[in-house]
Amino acid sequence: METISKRRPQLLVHGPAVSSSSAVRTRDVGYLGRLQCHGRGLGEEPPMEGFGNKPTYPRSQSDTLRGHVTGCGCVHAYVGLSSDSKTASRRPEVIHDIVIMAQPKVFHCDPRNFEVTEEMIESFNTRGYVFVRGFLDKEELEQLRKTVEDTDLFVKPFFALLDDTGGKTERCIWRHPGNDVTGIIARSEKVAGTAEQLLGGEVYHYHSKLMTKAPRVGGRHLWHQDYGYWYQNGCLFPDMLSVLIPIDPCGKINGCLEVLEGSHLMGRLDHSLRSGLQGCDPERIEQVKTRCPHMYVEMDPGDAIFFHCNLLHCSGNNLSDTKRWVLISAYNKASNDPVKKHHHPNYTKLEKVPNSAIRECRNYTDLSGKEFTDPRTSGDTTININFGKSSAL
Ligand SMILES: O=C(O)CCC(=O)C(=O)O
Ligand SMILES: [Fe+2]
Repeated sequence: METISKRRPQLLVHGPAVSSSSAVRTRDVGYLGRLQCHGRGLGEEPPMEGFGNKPTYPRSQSDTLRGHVTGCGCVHAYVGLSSDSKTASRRPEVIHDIVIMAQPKVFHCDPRNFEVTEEMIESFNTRGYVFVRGFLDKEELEQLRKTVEDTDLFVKPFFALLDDTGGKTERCIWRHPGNDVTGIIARSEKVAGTAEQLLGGEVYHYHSKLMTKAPRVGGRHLWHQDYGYWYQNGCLFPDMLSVLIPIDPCGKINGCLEVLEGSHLMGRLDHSLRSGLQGCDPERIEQVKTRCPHMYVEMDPGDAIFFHCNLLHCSGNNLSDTKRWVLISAYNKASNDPVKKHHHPNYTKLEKVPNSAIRECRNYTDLSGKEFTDPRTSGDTTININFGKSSAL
């Protein structure tokens, strides 16, 4: 079966989550020669009705191909196009890849009474993530904004990293949660308690960070697994996860998180330093994409995604006129205390707090106990910083 070639133009079709139809309008691109499906959805086979593995030959320029995505998956197909309908099927002039993007599995919740369900645990185990809409309510989100946006206390410890496109991400990282709103969120039942239920045992706070991409200049993150870093820190088991909570809307245009669903089941892949950060071999990633659906996780402020440390993920440049800030907290299972000391903490008991503490917190400015880390002095060997000049320093 043919694999997707990076050189081919792609027709990106944003497909539905589960069981609804997608269409590719051939009139927009020329005569359709043949179409062959060579990917798979995560659902039943064939992933697309009428798009099966047998080539199809629609006849006219105005044909619309219709497919039916039966699973929550991403279907790849290729199509030969020609300006002459007679030769299109045999000698197409152009081959386009068609990538039907599936949407990530979404959970909705009552933010005041959040509970982890069996289905969420199943999503974490099989998909590698749990995506919860409306995880923080308006009041909780306001609390978070008040802490990170209304003072310059988080901006001061920012350091900037330049990516391979000249884009820049500015971030600050802290070791312990502390008692301000970000710390209370990280220690809350709905964040830390959920991490415990997903990992199946006591967890501790491994670190948190505020990741920012400024309008137009915000840089990208290459495909990686977080365990690609953390493995090097003496964490023997991949019993770790992150939770990402956007402060601003995150869409494709400003570099939302992208994941390869189910990729955590492959285990840890080789990583190497690529433009200063740990990244996977791009050729391997293309191969993984033929099996693990590529999802753009478009999120609203206050949504949350918990994701496994071996889930492949990346995010693009911020091409928009608005900033993209997200809060990420990472957890390690208590039983997985790293076998060596490094820049992130070893096991430190996490004092959990009830969810109501997020709303009740009045500490927006005392960041004592957090211990911000500076990669220039922290001894972090997993990155090779190509420091840009931070506007915040
Ligand atoms: O900010 C993002 O988009 C993702 C960042 C990330 O994956 C990381 O810092 O490990
Ligand atoms: Fe990451």
